[in-house]
Amino acid sequence: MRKIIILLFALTMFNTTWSQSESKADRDKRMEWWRDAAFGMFIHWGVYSVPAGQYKGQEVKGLGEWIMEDAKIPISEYEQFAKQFNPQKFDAKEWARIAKDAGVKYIVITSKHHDGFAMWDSKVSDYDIVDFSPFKRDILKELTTACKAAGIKMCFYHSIMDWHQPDAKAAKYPHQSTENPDWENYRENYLKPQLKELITNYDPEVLWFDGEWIDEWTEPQGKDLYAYLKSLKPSLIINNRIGKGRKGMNGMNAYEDAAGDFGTPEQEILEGTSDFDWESCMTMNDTWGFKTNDHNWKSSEKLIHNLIDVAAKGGNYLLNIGPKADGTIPPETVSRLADMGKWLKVNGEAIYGTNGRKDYKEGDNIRFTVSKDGKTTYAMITKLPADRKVIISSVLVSASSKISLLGYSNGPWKVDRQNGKLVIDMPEKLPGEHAWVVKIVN
Ligand code: H79
Repeated sequence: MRKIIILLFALTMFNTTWSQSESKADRDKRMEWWRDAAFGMFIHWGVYSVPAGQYKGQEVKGLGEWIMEDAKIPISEYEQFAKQFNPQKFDAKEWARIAKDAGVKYIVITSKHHDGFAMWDSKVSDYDIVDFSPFKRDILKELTTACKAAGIKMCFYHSIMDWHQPDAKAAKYPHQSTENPDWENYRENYLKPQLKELITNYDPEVLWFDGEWIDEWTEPQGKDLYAYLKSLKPSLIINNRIGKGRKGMNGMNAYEDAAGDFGTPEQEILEGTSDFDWESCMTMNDTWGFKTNDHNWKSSEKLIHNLIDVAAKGGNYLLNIGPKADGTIPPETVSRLADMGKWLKVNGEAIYGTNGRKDYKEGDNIRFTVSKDGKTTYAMITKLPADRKVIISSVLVSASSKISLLGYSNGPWKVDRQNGKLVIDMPEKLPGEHAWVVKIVN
């Protein structure tokens, strides 16, 4: 009885301290670089890039990184793909250069996806890139070093669900049969120690959890893990999939006081702004992990417009790439990233370090962001009307407002201020493609 009372007391303490453990000012400070970053690169890379969507000569429907489950591949057979994972052309510096040129400020790479294979030299398990594959190089270490040198923040995706570790077997995915799974043992003696290795040896800035929806994982376990990780590195930022709070693919929290620092819409963008931090993760084609036959690429224009839409609504855009098993990044991916970087070079000041705006749009083709001091509004125009006349009526302008077009310094450039409304004749020769930014300084 006494034990139960003490336990109840401890739980109450924990619940009340959860949301109060950090002041708003401290939280704002911790989240600042991430909010300012606005644009990140997701990387799904692992053993699944070897089969690349095909098993026994058949195309497997669904996401590339889900092939082990979708094709019901036995563990011993999947391990043979791990034995073939030998990305001889992997060049961490080249990847960092591609990321830098794309204008991303952080990278989130799969340290371990649902298949359980660790992309670093883990001492907790031999099922990793150094001990199990012929490659024998620590991918996370090389990429961390290269990204640090390029000024890009390094972050890790990590799957709670694990289809390989025998104790982690989940009731929902029964085809990988193990005799006596012991979730508690997996959690305490595998999951936590591996995460500790990641923090101690690679010092990531964000931990991005996933695979939390299985019934074995609970909200108290999520809060316990959150507290544990923050005790190892107080400045860590952790997504809401560490607990059970996320609302399906919409990704925002379904209840108050859910564990985690930001919401995670997947393959979608919120309808408007949110008081809770969020990041929209999205693929460039229809898969996260590389699939040979997925050629359904979004256009550069679409990707840029998505970035603009997300920024106007105050979120971050985490755009995925799925490198190939040989260590190269598909050319279709590289060219799209280069286009985004080219656009950001001219227009980045409207994206980085800005806030979204409650009235995030005017019509279908104008989106707004606002500088932190509130004095500058950026009107991002994603499509010009046929007469090239852009009208902006939802931004306060006066005779002294300074109005410019980013990347454009020579005339003719005609701006009328009519009753606080801006009427802009956009120039014939525009600075760049896909979207143009009118900067309004008050
Ligand atoms: O890593 C990529 C995918 O492999 C992974 N998340 C991205 C970032 C992913 N796993 N599953 N899915 C995507 C789709 C699965 C959705 C479901 Fe559910 C899981 C449907 C039911 C359980 C998520 C949680 C949606 C509802 C509850």
